Amino acid sequence: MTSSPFRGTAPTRVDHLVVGAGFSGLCAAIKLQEDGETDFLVVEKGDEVGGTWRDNTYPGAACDVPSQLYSFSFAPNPDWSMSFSQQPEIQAYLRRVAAESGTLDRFAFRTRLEDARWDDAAQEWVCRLSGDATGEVRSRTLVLGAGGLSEPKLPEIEGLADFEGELFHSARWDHSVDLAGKRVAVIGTGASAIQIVPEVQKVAGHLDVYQRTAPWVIPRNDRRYSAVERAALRRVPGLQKAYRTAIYWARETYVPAFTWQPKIAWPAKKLALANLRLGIKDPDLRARATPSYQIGCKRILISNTYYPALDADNADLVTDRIARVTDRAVVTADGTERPVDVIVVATGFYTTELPITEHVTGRTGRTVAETWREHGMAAYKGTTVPGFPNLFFIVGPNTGLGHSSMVFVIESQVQYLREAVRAMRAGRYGAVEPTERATRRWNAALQRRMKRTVWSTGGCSSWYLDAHGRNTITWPRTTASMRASLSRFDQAAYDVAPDQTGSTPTREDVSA
Ligand code: N01
Repeated sequence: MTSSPFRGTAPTRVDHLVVGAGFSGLCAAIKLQEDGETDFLVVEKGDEVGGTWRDNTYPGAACDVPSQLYSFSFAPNPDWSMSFSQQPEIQAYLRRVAAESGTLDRFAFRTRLEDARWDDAAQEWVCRLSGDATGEVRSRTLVLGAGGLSEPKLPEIEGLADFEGELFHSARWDHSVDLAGKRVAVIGTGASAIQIVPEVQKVAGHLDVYQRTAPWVIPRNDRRYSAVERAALRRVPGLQKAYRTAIYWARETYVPAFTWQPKIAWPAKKLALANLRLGIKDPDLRARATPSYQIGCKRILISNTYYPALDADNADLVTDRIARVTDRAVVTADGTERPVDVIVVATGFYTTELPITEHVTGRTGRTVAETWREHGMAAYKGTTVPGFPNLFFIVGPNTGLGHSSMVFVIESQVQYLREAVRAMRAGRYGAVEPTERATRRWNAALQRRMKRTVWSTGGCSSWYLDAHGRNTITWPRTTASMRASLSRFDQAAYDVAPDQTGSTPTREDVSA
């Protein structure tokens, strides 16, 4: 647990209020500081930095993007022990980067943003906080780095709330529950579940895995870095950067298979089917674990241990729909009742209706959630929204990836934030807001591209699609093109208002 320097009171005004202390909020804080924008406050509802990597402590939690790429470009880590990092190592990395950044004195932990309201006369966000730091903070910009996968979603299954055994979500793992010898049910077969299942199968008396849709699972080419490799990464100038760059571009070559011609993903499909054949001996089980949609339509998962765990004597893959849960059992649509001591719910997160958007009210008196209710999430370049001046999303609409590192996206969006803040300083603007026209054009072009992606044509339903069937989560182009589009603040797409309060110092004043 990290102590908050703001216990009891928050400052009454800051230049920048950042929500969330995961990769996004931490990156924003570090880069704002680098620009001399030192007057900021980061509010975080959890006990410490880390975001998703602080919250997801389930057994087996690890990253499916290579370690060298899944880290800040400005804070390379030659000491990653594995080519794909485990959760404790990523969390330790984030703690270390935060501590070394010299920004933690402006982080308020155990503090929630209750609501934020745009004050047009003052050209400021009026933010109400609760928790360790309470009260009202006014800020020139509001940066939302609250994460796209931070609010656990429980399935709507009759009787779930009345289950009398232990029940918890994958992102809220209850470590006080000993699973040894117990009858355990895991609901869901997504990225979280396939990491949990092999770990639970090792210790449980019996494991039932409830699958609604079979995932595509390719081998996890994970390995431990040798001491020699780590020494080389540390000592040979440029080596780590070159290694990271090579991984980055190799991953960019996957993009056409997702966004243009899904058929060219046949090598991945072959790999996944071989993984299935190797991992599961029982032909009936293998058939039930075989996906029936195009690979890539849902996130492609990586594991060497998931299939063998399903094939183990103490595990069953249940493909009948769950009808209800009783006080001690899960009952499927065919009437079978399977007694169970512990239910692990690995059913994902609220993704297309981000809970934080209910709490942010813009220039017209509507919340972001209300603005998006009718047509779904949409932002300009995934970052700014008409009606919400000086508001910046990190990991906003259509910034998600199927093939590469979200840390790259986060750094790109933070760069855009920096450019916008620089433009505001240079022009003495009190407010910048993307035009409706620019936002409409941006999203129309994006959705046109989306039509031919595997996420639209692959024959699956996924958490990328909202209630209108529109993909508001993933980015349908290369990450290089995303970075290019976020590399400068394109003022022509914005309505800018001069600083009416006279309180915006110029860059020179800030760096003086
Ligand atoms: O969640 P998910 P997740 N009854 O939404 C099923 C990242 N991540 O936590 O496919 C029965 O993917 C649902 O079934 P279906 C990564 O971006 C990364 O696993 O909708 N089942 C699905 O199987 C990932 O994509 C890492 O038919 C129900 C599962 O629950 C994202 O987080 C690790 C159900 C939900 O899968 C989310 O992953 C973990 C119901 N009512 C997560 N409702 C790594 O880096 C849902 N399901 C490795």
